[in-house]
Amino acid sequence: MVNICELLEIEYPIIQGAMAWIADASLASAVSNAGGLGIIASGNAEAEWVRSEIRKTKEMTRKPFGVNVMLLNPHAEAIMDVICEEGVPVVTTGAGNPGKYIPKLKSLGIKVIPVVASVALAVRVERVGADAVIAEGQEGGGHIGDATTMALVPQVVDAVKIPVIAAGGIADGRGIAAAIMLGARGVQVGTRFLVAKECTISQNYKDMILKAKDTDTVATGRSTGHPVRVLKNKLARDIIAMEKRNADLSEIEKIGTGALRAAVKDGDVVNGSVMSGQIAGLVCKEQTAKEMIEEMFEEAKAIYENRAIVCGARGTIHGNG
Ligand code: TUI
Repeated sequence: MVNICELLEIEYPIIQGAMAWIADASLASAVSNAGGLGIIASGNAEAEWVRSEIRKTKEMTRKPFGVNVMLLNPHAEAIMDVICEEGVPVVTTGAGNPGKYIPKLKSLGIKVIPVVASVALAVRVERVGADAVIAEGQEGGGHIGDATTMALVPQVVDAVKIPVIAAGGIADGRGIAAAIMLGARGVQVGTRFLVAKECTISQNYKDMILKAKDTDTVATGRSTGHPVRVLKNKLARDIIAMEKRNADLSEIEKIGTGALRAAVKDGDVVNGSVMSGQIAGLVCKEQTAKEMIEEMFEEAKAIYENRAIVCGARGTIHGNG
């Protein structure tokens, strides 16, 4: 079985989630410099913006990093061309099937790691040459599928031979340890990095994550076929009300347009889209990306070393630490 750290030439088996409008050269290079895999999120951006972030990242780190291509982006093909021209070592994809791009990326030695929300897509991308898959449960922020991380990860692990990276609902060492127990070889973490010191989003967005409770997110847009998990605010409530009265899809999409940018860049956390995973309630302190990664893996290591085994009909717990 391929080891994620060897495959990606990183020190910790952690990939930073690709958060559109958020994950730029600053965050990606900080995560890579800390020994994880930093990711530039291309979201709905144009190809030349992506090229410029790739070049900035190369100036800010000598470590490997990746670019995420959101496949609903009309510029996805041009972004793939930029990735090939710039020799980016790793590509992750989201919100679709990247099958048609895989042969060219692979021929250039670029590692391809699609985000999948189902076993079916994991099997398909393995067949066409994906190096690993990120199995993302609906606890995650932004665009999501239906299955939960707990149910999805072991089913994907059983269905493919390539390594599986767990995503959705992971923000500390307990989440990492649990993912490994489910058969994952690594994790992708998004929400916690929103409050990294190197994350350049508005302070209002960060404050909302820091104050969030367990029940503060909601998935909007289930009726449009593109569910998106966000923190509850006026925008989320308006969208849900429109969905309840079966409003026109175009009407719903119109109020969502530009909303993520408004929250990220302008700090409008009332009418903006504050994308976040369900684990936001656990994210309570601003740290550097390096502090976050080191703390998470110290916690995970302590769990392995002092693991408790639940056994017997009465569920007796035997610690062996
Ligand atoms: O892609 C994400 N998360 C995202 S993308 C994004 S940008 C955006 N902004 C506004 C509206 C919509 C998107 C924000 N968050 N995560 C990876 C992910 N991929 N989650 C779920 C999927 C997925 C879903 C269906 C992947 C494939 C799929 O079906 C493809 C197929 O053909 O079976």
